[in-house]
Amino acid sequence: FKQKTAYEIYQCDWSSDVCSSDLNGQDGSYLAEYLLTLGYEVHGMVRRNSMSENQDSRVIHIADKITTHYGDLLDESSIDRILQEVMPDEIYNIGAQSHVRISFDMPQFTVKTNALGVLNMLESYRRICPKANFYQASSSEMFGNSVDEDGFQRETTPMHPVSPYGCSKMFGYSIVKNYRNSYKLHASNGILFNHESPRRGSNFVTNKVVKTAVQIHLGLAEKLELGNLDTYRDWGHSKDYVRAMHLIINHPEADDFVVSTMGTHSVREMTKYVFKRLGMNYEDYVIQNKIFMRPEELQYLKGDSTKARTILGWKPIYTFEEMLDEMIDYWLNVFKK
Ligand code: G4F
Repeated sequence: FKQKTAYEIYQCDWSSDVCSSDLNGQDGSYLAEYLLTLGYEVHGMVRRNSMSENQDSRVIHIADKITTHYGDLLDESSIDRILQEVMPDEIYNIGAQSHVRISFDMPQFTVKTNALGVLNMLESYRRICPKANFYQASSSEMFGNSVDEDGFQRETTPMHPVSPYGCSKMFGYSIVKNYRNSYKLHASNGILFNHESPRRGSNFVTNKVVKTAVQIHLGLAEKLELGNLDTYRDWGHSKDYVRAMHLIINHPEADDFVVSTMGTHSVREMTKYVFKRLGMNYEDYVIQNKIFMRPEELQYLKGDSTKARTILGWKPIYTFEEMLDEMIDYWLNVFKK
């Protein structure tokens, strides 16, 4: 019996309050937990950070059950070394500079990490352990403002990204397909729509709204500054989406799958719900600040995940409201302590 070995890439996701703190992202931590429950031996790559506490803050509770390795998507020698040492059965590349607005401030870093980083991974994988299965975290941001006539985005919807982040992810997505076809690798893309949880960095809009609304409710803050309130997102729960990653990588045929709830809500609706749950009217507290606007904005996302539901048997468990309620309860607990 050979225990399956999964190798995850945790790249600094630049998504926490302090840039470059959490090397182990929201999805990485939930995926590691999930794979452990399935009996996997889990290895993860972490980037060196001047604050060692922040390198494994989201996986600290399972630190004794996983193995972390220092490395970087832009340092091919580190990827080679780790793959040679681990010889994994499954490789999940979920490392990225994942913040869309920040990708306008750091376009070159974003493209190097999210595009060249994928190529570096694929090259090491192809040379060292081509029998492994590979998962690439692709994104609904690749669609840009392209929507099918029925109001959904799906695997066949044309992609017209509107941010350096979206452009970089489109390269990653394309090069995975190219390597799959050229070298007969089992390399798949999950095209994941927005997914959130209490572990989401609090400079993404859901956790920013929930955290600040709870602070206002407890008298710890007065106002919430937001950018565009009238964009729409298809928001699911990260825990549901890491299950999809595992199903995608284990499907007999390497392929590409949209992962989404098939519903959509505006930032305004989400904000209204959170404030109402806390007994407040959002209009009394929310102000717009243009520093949170993007030079070009993706207006509307609603994913059609019929393919993943039919072929993989995947479906989300959390509703939009249950996900937000869990986040509200989390921050109430944090601030009431
Ligand atoms: O929460 P967001 O920053 O997520 P965004 O840009 O949709 O990207 C997320 O989802 C992608 C999948 O489609 C991932 F690939 C990506 O890595 C990331 O996880 O912003 C959501 C919406 C945007 O329209 C934004 O303009 O909220 C709007 N918004 C309004 N005020 C704000 C704010 N976003 C942020 N981050 N902060 C605000 O103050």
